[in-house]
Formats: sequence, structure tokens, C-alpha cells
Amino acid sequence: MKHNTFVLAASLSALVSCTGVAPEPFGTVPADFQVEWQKMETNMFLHFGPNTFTSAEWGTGEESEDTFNPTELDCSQWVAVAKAAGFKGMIITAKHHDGFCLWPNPESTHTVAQSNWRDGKGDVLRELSSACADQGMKFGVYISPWDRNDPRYGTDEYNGVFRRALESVLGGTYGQIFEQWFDGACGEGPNGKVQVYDWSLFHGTVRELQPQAVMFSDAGPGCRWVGNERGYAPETCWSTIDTTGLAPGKVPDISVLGTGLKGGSCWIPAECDVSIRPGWFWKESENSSVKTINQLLSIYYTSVGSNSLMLLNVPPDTRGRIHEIDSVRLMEFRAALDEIFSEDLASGAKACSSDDRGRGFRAENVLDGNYDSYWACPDGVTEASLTLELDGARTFNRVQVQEYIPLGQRVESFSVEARMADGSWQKVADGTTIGYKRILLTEKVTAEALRINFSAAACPVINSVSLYLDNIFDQQ
Ligand code: FUL
Repeated sequence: MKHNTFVLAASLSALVSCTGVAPEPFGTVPADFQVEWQKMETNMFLHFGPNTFTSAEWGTGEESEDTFNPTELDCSQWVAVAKAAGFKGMIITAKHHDGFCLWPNPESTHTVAQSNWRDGKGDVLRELSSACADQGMKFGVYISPWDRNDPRYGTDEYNGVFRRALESVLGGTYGQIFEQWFDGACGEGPNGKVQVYDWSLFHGTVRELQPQAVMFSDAGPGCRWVGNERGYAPETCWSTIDTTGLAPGKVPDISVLGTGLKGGSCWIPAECDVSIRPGWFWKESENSSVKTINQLLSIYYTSVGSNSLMLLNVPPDTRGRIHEIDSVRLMEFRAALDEIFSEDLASGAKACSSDDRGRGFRAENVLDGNYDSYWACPDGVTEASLTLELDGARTFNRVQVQEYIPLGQRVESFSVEARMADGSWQKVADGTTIGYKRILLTEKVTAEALRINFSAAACPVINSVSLYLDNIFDQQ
């Protein structure tokens, strides 16, 4: 009996000692709402306003309010299209640089309330936010601080005017806002003056009214502009950055926005805003230049596949509907993504690794589909490898890897080797940073096993590894 008790106690303690302890977070880590935001991956941007009717990209602010006159506004259609395309959120230009407000902003006399549209009783934000709520879509707003209409622009008074405009959108009438988009543009107002923006006032207002909103600008604080409007995040893309010397609209070295900074003191991940058409606003003349499936897939790989969000602008037309050409293209894009990513060729594989932290943190976790389980190495181990014995020979050309970002971004570089039918290992790809998600494009490889070698700033913490076969995208 005594002996049995001893054996039981000994095996229990062995079991406990094999159970690993989670790594401490490394460096700067995201807020919970930034992790949720990153998981959205693809969102829709909507540029809509007087420019839709004048074919301008930047309105002058002198357009009559009656210019804005959608004949068949249908925000439910926008949301239905976005949803079918797999987007998780929508961000609308509530106010672009011309100053026209798509909601009855009490601070302004240049809004839907002064227009003949719906006898001045219309409110695009109300319709879109309720369509989003009905269809389970997140709702966000772009509100340009630059205002080419407001006579107070360029004076101290304007900062208060803009704060109150923010309050009327963010105060609750339109529900929860997942992202507040701040354009850094700061041009002249109607009196020829340039405004000195009070960013701490604006940011403080958003934080107070919408504590979970991710604030976009060149310098965050929630997410950052990637530095181009082509939907392209560079090969190396850290979600951390230092904001010293950066401000919305003021970025001395734009390349920093793409790469971020290893060990940077702020977690401000990149977002890729890009339009499905050449311009941001709808124009009849651009109906024939809607991006192709290949262009959209390329953007997907260089944004979502490069630790960034894809914010695709799909501008509603003069009817107030997403044009058929754009919606059909989006459905084709969705079908292509579904075809490529529906079958994970790593599933059924057996995973092992050079190192791990014990039970609960083993290599097999990269295959379990659970976001919150991961493979982690012991503290101090910064070079480690993970091997997948595939469930037979598999042919793939995409290698997708995810770090568990709630514990920080760690991997600096990695290489992928494949074991061929003759037993030899061959390097098929390599990359630098990973972050939330990294998709490497390789030649078509048929292999029975895969080995990924990681080199990281702190012990690697890898959430998932997947393999896919893309027969659609042509890299040219
Ligand atoms: C830019 C603006 O000037 C463009 O008109 C557009 O809204 C784009 C998303 O941001 O800075």
C-alpha cells in the first residue's frame, strides 16, 4: 500500500514537472482589442460623398449640399456584399476633405441635413451602422480632420469643432466603432489657413467614447499606415515601432511605416489601404479598370500574408449601391481564396520539434486549429526547428505560419526545408518576420516532410503552420 502511494506520488510529480509554464510576454505586446482587430484580416473601405457625383478625388468644399443625391441608397446591399466576400468590418468616409458630413453633424452646415436628399432627413451612418448590426459586421469610420468647407478651419476654435463632430459620431448613436481612421492630410481651409491639429484632444476623445476602437493614422496609436496605397507590406514587417518624431501626416522616412521596428516601444501594426479601382471614389469611367482576381490575390499575399490588414476600398456608385462589376469581382475573389485555403495540406501531419517547454507547449499545437494553443521553446532557446511528417506525399506552394502575438512578435528569420521522395532535404523558401500571419510563396513542392528553422529575438512561440496549393495566382 505504502509502495503504491509512493509510486502514485512519484508519477504525479513527474507529470507536473513535464507540464510547461507559458513564456512571459516578450517586449511590447498588443492590447486585446488589437489582437481581435488583427484577426479580422480583410475589411472593406467605402469612399462615398459629393465626390461620387462630381468624379473628383478631393472636393473643394464649395459643392452644393444637393450634389449628394444617391437615388437608391442601399446600405444592406453593401454589407451583404462585404459579408459574402468574407470581410469582417467596414469603414466609411463619414467626412472626407471637402467637409461634407454623411450624418447630420450639428457642428456643420454642410451635411446631409442641408441637402434635398430624403428632404434632409437622411443619415448614411445610421443606415450603414444598423445594416452592419443586423448582419454581424463591424462598423468603423473615417473622419477627415482636414475640412475645406468649415470657415473655422485654421483657427484654434476648429479643434473644438472637430472634437464635437467626433463626439456626435462616436458618442453612441451609431453603436460600437471598431476602427477610427484618421487621415493625416492637413491642407488649407476656405480662409487659406492650415490647421494645427490637437491630436491629443482627438485621440483622447476617441479613447473616452470608444475604448475598444483601433485608431489608424501614420503614427497609430492603434494601427499604422503601411506607407503606400498599393496594398503592399514589405517582406520585413514588425508590428512594433517607435513613434518619436512621427505624427499623423508627418513621417520623415516613410519606409519605417512598412517595416516597423524590431523591439519598438509601441505595438502599432500595419494596415494596407488600397482601392479596387484606380481612384478612391466611384467613377463611371473606371468601371473597366476594376482590379483583376490576380491583382487582388497579389494584394492579399502582400498584406494579410505579410503581417498586415487588407483594407480594400469598394466605393458605392451614384445610386448608392456597390456596382455589379465590383460585387461580381469580390465574389470571384472570395471563391479563389476559398479554393486556395480550404484544404490545409498539413492536416493529419505529426509534428515534433528540436525543443519545447513541456506538456501544453509541444509542437503538435501548431496543427490543432486552436488560436490560444501554441508551440513554445524554453526561455533562452532562440534557434529552434519544427518538423512536420506529412500524412503522405503532399504538393503545395504556400507555407503559412503564425506567431502567437499576444506574447509579442519574436521571429526575425526562418527557413523552410522539404524532404523529397529520395530522402534529401531541400530548402524551398525563407523569410524574415512572421507576426500574426506570414504566407510564403514557393515553387510547387511535393514532399513527405517539412522542417522550419526559426531564429528569434526570444524563444519562438508559434501558433500554427499550414500548407496550401494555389493553382490560381500567377506571379508572372
Ligand atoms: C488619403 C486621402 O487624401 C485620399 O483621398 C483617400 O481618402 C486615402 C484613403 O487617404 O490620404
